[in-house]
Amino acid sequence: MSDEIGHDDIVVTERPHEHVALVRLNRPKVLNALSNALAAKLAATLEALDADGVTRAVVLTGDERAFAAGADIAEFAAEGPRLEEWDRLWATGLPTIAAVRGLALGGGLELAMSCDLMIVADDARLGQPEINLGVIPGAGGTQRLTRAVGKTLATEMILLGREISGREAEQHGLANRSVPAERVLPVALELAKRLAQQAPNAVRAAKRAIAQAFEQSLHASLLDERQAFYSLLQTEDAREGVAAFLDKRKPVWQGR
Ligand code: DAK
Repeated sequence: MSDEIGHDDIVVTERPHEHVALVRLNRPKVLNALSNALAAKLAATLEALDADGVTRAVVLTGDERAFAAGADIAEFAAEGPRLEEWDRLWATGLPTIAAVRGLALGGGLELAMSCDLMIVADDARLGQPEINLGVIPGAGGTQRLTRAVGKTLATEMILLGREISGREAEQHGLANRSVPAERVLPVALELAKRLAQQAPNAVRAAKRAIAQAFEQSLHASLLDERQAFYSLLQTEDAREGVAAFLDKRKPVWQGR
């Protein structure tokens, strides 16, 4: 279907469309458990795509059985999830879409929730089962899940380990769309293509601004939004966007 642009045992990167990268977690035997090596490789992959000047949107996925069943529990006794790798995962400036089939548990769900959009299979299984290990979510689950689905359901999922289906995830606002499993990748790639057609700097600025709604006060975020707006207005792409509107034609973005 597409050119493979990087193949490492545990992370496979393909380019299904000019400006879109498809990144696949690839530890199928352990349901894509996120070992520190996998987190590091994924972080490095996202950083490289972020800097390559070509990629404008990323689809992150696993396989039919699992997006990811969480951090690798086999590593917990020795050292546990390494903060420096996991922190790098949240830092990409590119818009990301999680394409979730099968299991998204613990750190797997946290990774999916850190993406900008989430497409899930109707029968996907999403949960934060850390309580069964005697711990709590440690990579954003208590915060991102609660903000997405509200306190009532989040409490049930985090304190009781209740799983929800993809369909429920859509109903509760956790996923953008729930579709039959075989449609997950096509739908995610189509959305990525549409993201890649927007003005790249505006998409990056919009992603940052939305994230700030959860990170700082409304007042500070409104000031940042205004500043981002005025600085985008100075870009070549904004001039092109305005000119194209007035000329009644489609804009051609340069990413400048
Ligand atoms: N880690 C390691 N191996 C795993 C795994 C995991 N999370 N999940 C599954 N596996 C392995 C199984 O051990 C099994 O290996 P073998 O026995 O074949 O060698 C293989 O994958 C297939 O799994 P099962 O045989 O168990 O398959 P089933 O279909 O019967 O069951 C299951 C699927 C998902 C219900 C079950 O495997 C399961 O309960 N897995 C554990 C799920 C879980 O508890 N996930 C949460 C982990 S805690 C942080 C960053 C991240 C985190 C925290 C902090 N910081 C940066 C601070 C994240 C924490 C977590 O995610």
